[in-house]
Amino acid sequence: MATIKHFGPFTPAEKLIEALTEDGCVVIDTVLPPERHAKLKRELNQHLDAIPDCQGDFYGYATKRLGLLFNKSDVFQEMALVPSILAVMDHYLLPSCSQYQINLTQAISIGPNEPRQIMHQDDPMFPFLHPGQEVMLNCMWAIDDFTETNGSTVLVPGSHKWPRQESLNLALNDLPPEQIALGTMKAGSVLIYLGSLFHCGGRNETQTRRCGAVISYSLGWLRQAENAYLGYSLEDLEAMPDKLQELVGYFVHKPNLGSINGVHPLEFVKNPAKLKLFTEFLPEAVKPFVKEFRDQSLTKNAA
Ligand SMILES: O=C(O)CCC(=O)C(=O)O
Ligand SMILES: [Fe+2]
Repeated sequence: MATIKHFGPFTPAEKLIEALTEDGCVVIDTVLPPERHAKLKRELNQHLDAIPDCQGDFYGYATKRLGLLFNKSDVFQEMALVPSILAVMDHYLLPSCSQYQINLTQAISIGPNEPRQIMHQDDPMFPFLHPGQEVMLNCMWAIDDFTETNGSTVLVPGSHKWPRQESLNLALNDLPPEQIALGTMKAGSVLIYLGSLFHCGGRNETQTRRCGAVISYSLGWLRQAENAYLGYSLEDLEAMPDKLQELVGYFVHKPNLGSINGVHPLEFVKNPAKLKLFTEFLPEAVKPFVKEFRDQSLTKNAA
């Protein structure tokens, strides 16, 4: 079997990036302190216990999925903001956007006897070819231990370097064992994998569930997989740290994308009735050129 590199919780981002660039995936062990993990599990289970299994050949029939995790537990909010994970996102996403965002949050609880999912990449949800540019990355947090037999994520290290091809190629489900790795890890650990990496949920051969929670990040000018504007109330939003309010979608991608009537969306949503100036949101690098042109135009007109 292929292997995935594991690092400790205080590993500098550069090391994680090195492993991700080489393999397309990496595990950071036991990031969540035990008491935060216990709180998260308790709060998440209240919701998971109340929902039925999914119905879908991709999502599974013995698997529960639950989104909008940031209003289920404040621990999810902390998980989304881990500094070394954000530094990894800075590295892969900031070269191609002024700000990145949360693409989705999803708890995935794979039940007994769920077969292996079809091998796939996650980024074809953005249907354009983008060789060499990652558009999204996933963080799969282990809520339960991910073991050899309970449905740990199956990954194909190095497959992010393959030429872009049909994402759902049935032949990829029969790769030789030496090309396949299992994302085994202890509860509270996180597996990071690139959106271009082939992977799938594993077969759960045990009699207990395997719960993981995905927090994924994408370029800030793409549509988000999870519609956070409809999903989170203003109250939910105000319970999030400022940085997370932006990450869930309340930001302006410069220039001007996502503003509303010339206003920043956070300002708009928190005080919609107030009359506000129609302002512009320009990249810092662009501002001097626009100003210089305007100053010249004014001078010419005055002459
Ligand atoms: O549950 C897992 O380990 C992975 C699931 C997955 O890749 C997906 O649903 O897109
Ligand atoms: Fe996936």
